[in-house]
Amino acid sequence: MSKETLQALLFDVDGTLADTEKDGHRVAFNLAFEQAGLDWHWDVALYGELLEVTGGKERMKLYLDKYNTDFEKPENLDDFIAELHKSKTAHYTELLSRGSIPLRPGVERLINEARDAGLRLAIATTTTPANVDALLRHTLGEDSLNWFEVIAAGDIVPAKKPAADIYQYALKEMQLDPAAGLAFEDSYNGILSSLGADLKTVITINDYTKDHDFSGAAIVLDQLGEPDSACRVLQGDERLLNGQPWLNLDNLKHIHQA
Ligand code: XBP
Ligand code: MG
Repeated sequence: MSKETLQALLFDVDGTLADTEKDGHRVAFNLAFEQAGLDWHWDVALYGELLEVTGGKERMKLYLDKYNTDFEKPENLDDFIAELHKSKTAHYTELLSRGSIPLRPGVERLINEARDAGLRLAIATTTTPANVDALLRHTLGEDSLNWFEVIAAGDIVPAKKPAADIYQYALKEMQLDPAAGLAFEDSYNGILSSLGADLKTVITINDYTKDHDFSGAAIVLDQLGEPDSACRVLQGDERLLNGQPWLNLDNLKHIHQA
């Protein structure tokens, strides 16, 4: 039994709160490329490969180093990439403002349960802060930005996931013992980061991450689930869900203590 009671939930954003990669970030990258007059195009499969690295700017560099080596890089590559990324962020937040990407099943319910129970909430993500703002605002409402004690995002730490820095930053800001927290992730790079910060981690997979290695996860689910949309346990002890086909706060406390 853990000595600490569960005090806080720390959420990843992309792939965890919402399925943002395929129909959000990928589309926004392509719009930015087109607007810049580049013939780059990231299809669904290529984008899956590029998710090997976190961070949009880092992803564009990986693309040039590994998949588009014929492209003649400008001398000021960092500035060039930063400009493209600024445009990509504008396209992405515009997509979100149209309500095109909903939260994943169970996310809003669980956040509400946690708030009602007085749990502390935080975000630890690699994406740009403006993207988190836009997603929260257009799904949970304007007020929701204040529900999270810390929104740790993007370049706030020098090393992105899989480094543990972003979770460690959030824990430090909250003055929270990792033993009193639980992280929610969807990817291999994500779980390396959360486990690296000593946080027990619940995984919900998505199409891009379903074959990732989630060794060390407290439980792996296909989704958080809702009373009318059952979740499946893919790794871990089914009994942790207490016979309920969705993850609620009581189950989370069991998972945290297990
Ligand atoms: C998210 C990322 C981000 C997004 C794109 O990873 O890697 O780079 O894909 O956002 P995680 P930016 O879910 O592990 O935080 O373009 O703003 O980087
Ligand atoms: Mg993620």
